[in-house]
Amino acid sequence: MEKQYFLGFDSSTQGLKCTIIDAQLEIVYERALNFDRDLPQFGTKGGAHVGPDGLTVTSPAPMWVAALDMLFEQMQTDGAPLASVVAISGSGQQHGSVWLKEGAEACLANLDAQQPLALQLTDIFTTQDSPIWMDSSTTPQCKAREAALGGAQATADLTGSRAYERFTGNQIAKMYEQQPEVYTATERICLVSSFMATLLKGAYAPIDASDGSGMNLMDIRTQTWSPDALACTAPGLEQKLGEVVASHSDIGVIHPYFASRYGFSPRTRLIAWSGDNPNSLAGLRLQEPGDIAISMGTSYTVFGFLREAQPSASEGHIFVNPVDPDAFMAMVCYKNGALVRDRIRDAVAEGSWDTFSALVADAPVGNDGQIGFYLYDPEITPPIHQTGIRRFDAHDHPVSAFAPAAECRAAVEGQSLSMRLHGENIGFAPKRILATGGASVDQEMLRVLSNVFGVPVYVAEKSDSASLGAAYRALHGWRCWQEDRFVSFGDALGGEPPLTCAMEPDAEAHACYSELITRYANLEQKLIAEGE
Ligand code: XUL
Repeated sequence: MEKQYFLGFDSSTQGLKCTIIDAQLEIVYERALNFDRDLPQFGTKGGAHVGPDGLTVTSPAPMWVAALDMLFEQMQTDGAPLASVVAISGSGQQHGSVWLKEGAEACLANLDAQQPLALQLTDIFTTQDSPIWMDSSTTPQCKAREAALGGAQATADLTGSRAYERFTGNQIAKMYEQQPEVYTATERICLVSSFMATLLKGAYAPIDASDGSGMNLMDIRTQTWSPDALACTAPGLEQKLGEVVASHSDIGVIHPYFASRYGFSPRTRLIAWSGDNPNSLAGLRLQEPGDIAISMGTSYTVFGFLREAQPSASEGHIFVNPVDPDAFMAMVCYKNGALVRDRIRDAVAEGSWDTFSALVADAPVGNDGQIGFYLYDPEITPPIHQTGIRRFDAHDHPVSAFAPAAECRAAVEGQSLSMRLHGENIGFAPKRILATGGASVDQEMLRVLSNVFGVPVYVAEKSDSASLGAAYRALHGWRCWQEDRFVSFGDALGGEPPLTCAMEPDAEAHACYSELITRYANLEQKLIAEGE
């Protein structure tokens, strides 16, 4: 039988990446380009432009078109097996929007295979400056949304999250208020994900329910636009957004342009693109309720598979699940992630990870009741704007310093307790944890995590990758399309992911943390109240 390949993209803030897998899920090809380095004509820093107010952050939409040209050319030069690709999907940075003018779709339909996309699609945008997730300029629009929808909790119950500055609905409301002529001239507002799918389809591609959950516009239970959420954004919006589809949906075939120019089969199916975080969940193959991933990079992200949604006004986001339309995913982000451990390593562990780990191991489980909060940056979860280090003894009295071992353990235990506390608040009931990112190599970190949550901790063979997740979703959507029914993600991918169990919990230690967490929560409440 002829080989069948699945292609996943990741259009992230900094660059565009692709991954091709075979039907056995082996990666056969990968390639990435970086916007700043490879497309310097757009003058971006980290793929973005920051406005004079410091709050407005955009990316040039034509850069994403040029990137697709460049990556396809590279793939062709490399001899990537494009003719045998049977399905394509992708990831986009979440929340970003692309504004297309009337007539854009006709332009997309009539592409000339002799020319790159970028030359032919210069005039399809009503604004070239696409607002992206790093923008934090829409506080007034967020306040107005929450007031119109009955408060922060009501907004979260309806749309999965309270109003967040970066969420697309608030960006759209700002555009309507500040540049009404752009809004009016726009025929279609895409997410970055659905825009990239639109290029491949040569026609407007729908927004998928999972990435659509990051807009403050969609009812996460019906997976359709909420009339109330649309009404408090801008008039006539529903038409400009198009429909929402389930994430595993087949959305048509690739445009003949790509068949002629790059040798794809004209029958190559397109599966709806989604957000990068949803696709990271797919990439780690979280496929059962209770599967939780903790990504410990610069910032820490906890995300996982939930059957029931429990949106919270104070923390995290609920998205429709990208691999199961009857389930949800939740995501909690921390600003103070790896940096906390780095700083403490440098301050009390001679800059050595081995020393840091040995110090953590030296202090007892529960740290004799000592608790620390290390807020080098303003924190998102929970929202604490006041930075600084706060240490408390076993009687909740503030102290100015801990012994080195207690300092290291307090940081690791505090981060783990916070992830359990805020994860539970948004409905996580972990059965197992998959740890990824830099800090996941630290055995003591894994031990504390396992004991705090009371579940085994696994480490992923591959780190979380949105483009790999997109390739998996291409395979999943293709199987569903072929069989004309919903096939579970696990079945489509051939069962359980290969995981290595790195740490089993200790019952006594877990009981100790279950007691400590109440004090941790109370102290945290005090810090939040002080900052208000
Ligand atoms: C998620 C978010 C970021 C972007 C990054 O809510 O804003 O993680 O998706 O690409």
